[in-house]
Amino acid sequence: MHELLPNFIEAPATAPARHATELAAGLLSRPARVSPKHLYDPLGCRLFEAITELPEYAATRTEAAILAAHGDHIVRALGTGMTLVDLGAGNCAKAASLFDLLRPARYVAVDIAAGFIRDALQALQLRHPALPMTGVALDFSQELALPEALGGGPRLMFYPGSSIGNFEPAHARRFLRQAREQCQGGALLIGVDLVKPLAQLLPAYDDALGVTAAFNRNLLLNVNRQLGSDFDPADWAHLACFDADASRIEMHLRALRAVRVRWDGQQRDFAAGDTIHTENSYKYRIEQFDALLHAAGWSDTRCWTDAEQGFAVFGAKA
Ligand code: AVJ
Repeated sequence: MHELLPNFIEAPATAPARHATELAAGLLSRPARVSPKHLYDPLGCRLFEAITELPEYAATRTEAAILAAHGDHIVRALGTGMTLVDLGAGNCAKAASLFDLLRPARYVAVDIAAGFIRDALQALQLRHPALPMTGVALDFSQELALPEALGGGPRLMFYPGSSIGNFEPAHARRFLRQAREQCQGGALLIGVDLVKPLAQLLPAYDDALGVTAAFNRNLLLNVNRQLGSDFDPADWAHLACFDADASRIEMHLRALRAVRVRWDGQQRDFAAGDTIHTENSYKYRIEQFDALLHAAGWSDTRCWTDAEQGFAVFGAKA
């Protein structure tokens, strides 16, 4: 019997020891910081899905509307039949909604959340039995190094949702360059959140229901699990602000009282008001991001946006 199980590659670089060393170093630095990748444990993935449904968080909806409205132009610009490499696939829903349009030869879902994509991919394979699928559990926050065993042919590198906004611009350029080097002569389709008035930007990261606050504070529970630390989320408040010079939203956790955190023979004392920096979310202007794509070696760039120019989808060729 033919079993519809997508094959799965667990990249060795996701080793827990490396996470622990990196986490400890971040917690001991001043001010303390934790990489936003630690927001995405199973509960964090679900909280992020909830964020995308908030009235204040328009990015995901706007991106979907742009992709739906300009699908014809996008295929004409990029072509069909490539391997669709979904970077940060999550629940795989965005990429799956493009299968009809892009008619990929193969689907590769890449995400740091191994269990999450394993489940999503198995469900998706049943709905698309003829499309070869591969799951790759990979932390590409430092380096994009796709495993060798993904097969030949041009790849469409798909990086939606403005996840590129988590990288410092110089790091974003390096990442985009690595994506180009690994696309085997293919193309790029990427979503980017644009600069907009503060009155829209801030509530998207500090919503009335407190879902983003829960998403941010849940990082501490994940850190406890990874590091064996004893954070109590009740000691920490969610903080979101916009740094206009850097053009980025920042998320922090702020200690509500003096807190001592211990792990593995180490400790860090926080005074009331001390912060842990958990995320940057850069907002771009269209010309700025276009220039970044060219600086990373991409050409034939195209951009599709919504009427308010709140979000942009860029296409480019290798
Ligand atoms: C998934 C990185 C694009 O920056 O908007 C949402 C994550 N953080 N709310 C973003 C996030 C707080 C999101 N990205």
